[in-house]
Amino acid sequence: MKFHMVFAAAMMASPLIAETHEVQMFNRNEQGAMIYQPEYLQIAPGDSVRFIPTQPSHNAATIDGMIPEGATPFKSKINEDFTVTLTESGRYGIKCSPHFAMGMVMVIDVGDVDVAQELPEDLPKRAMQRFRDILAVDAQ
Ligand SMILES: [Cu+2]
Repeated sequence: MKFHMVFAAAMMASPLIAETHEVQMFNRNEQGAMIYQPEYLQIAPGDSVRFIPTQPSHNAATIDGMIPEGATPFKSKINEDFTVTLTESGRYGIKCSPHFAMGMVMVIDVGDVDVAQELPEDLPKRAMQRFRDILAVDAQ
């Protein structure tokens, strides 16, 4: 028992052990329609995110203007079980390409993030609303 507790503490304290965080993609679940679960992740630089097509016809792609400087944009194929490693700190806005206008988006914060940064003004209306709900930002 004691060993396990010490080991767990060492894992959390170590920046060298990268984690893989899982995100499921749904047409509908108890949270709503066209939705990532979870819709928000806070991860460490070097961690990976695995997008799982739990229900069909979704993907995961970075949104132009919503990735950190120096980060590489990515776009998975529809229905692809896709894992990406994020090394650049900052806020990533993720969209499902076919359902962006329906508000299928999520946020991944990597490392230290400027939480005051503004959302791009040209987002589809429902994507903007979903981001505001996820980030608990008041409508302007
Ligand atoms: Cu979708």
